Amino acid sequence: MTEPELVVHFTDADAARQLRADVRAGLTDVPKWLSPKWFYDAEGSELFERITALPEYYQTRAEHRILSSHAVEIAEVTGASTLVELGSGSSEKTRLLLDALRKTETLREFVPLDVSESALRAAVTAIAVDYPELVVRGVVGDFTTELAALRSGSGRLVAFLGGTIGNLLPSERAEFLSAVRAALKPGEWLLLGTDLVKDPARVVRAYDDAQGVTAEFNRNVLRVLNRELDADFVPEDFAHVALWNAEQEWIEMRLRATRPMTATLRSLELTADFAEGEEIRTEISAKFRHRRVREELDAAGFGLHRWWTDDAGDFGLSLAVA
Ligand code: AVJ
Repeated sequence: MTEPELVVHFTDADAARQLRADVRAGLTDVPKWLSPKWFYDAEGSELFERITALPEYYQTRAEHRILSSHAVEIAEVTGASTLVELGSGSSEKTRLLLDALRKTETLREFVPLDVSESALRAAVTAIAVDYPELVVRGVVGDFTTELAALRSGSGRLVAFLGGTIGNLLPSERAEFLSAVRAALKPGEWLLLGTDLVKDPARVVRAYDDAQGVTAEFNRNVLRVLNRELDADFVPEDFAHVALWNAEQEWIEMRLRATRPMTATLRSLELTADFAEGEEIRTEISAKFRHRRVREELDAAGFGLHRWWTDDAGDFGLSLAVA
């Protein structure tokens, strides 16, 4: 086994600087917002793992089923020598791809990119043990800004799974897809997971589960602010809100102040006043239609080569060529 390498493009100091700028921008804006990126400290990542197992949260299972059915085809079509995974987190789905690519004997290198150094360290170590023939090179970075770090290559397959692209606003999505395209050579591949438009009631339930795990995940961002920015939010005084935006076809998560309050963020020397009922938007998660995915890929310079959904039509997986 080759020792896994870890390149850090995004240090704790970078993260701290970004968090400060982001939170200041979001909490002084009208209406207030926070970036979903800050959900994922150790506690938040753990809560998200629990979400993926909830009966209401269909997408992780749906995407897993699609990948199980088509990983071999993906491996055969792409014949990739490098698998790059953006926002890799836990690498369960990755293994389906790695196993398939291993069978075609084309794969040499695995490059997972994630903002969380701890999650990435655990993932690269585990993968390096189980796939000793692979060169494993982890990149600690933000998938929206660190694509240049993908170091020039060839025969690459970039996987961006889980529907995380839905967290970006349409303009950010266009910019992101263009940046991925720019990092690739013609003939290289993108594998993109997108949650699909469906009965809004089901989407709302997936983001407002009966056990309240998603509510805790949502409130966790305030705990992150309390710890990292010496703030004094009382998370229990914010209600979890999941709302379907029919016009934009996205679900929004918000935190609603249940009483008038003032939060102090000492390390930003900032106070944030809340009227009773005032909300902070904490996430959008866009739901797609086949046509929209094709058009957005097209606009970024990709051609949609294959499109799969699970049997229920809940989730879409696109294989696109640069
Ligand atoms: C990890 C971004 C795909 O948008 O569904 C889960 C995060 N938010 N429940 C999503 C999330 C609320 C999730 N992604």
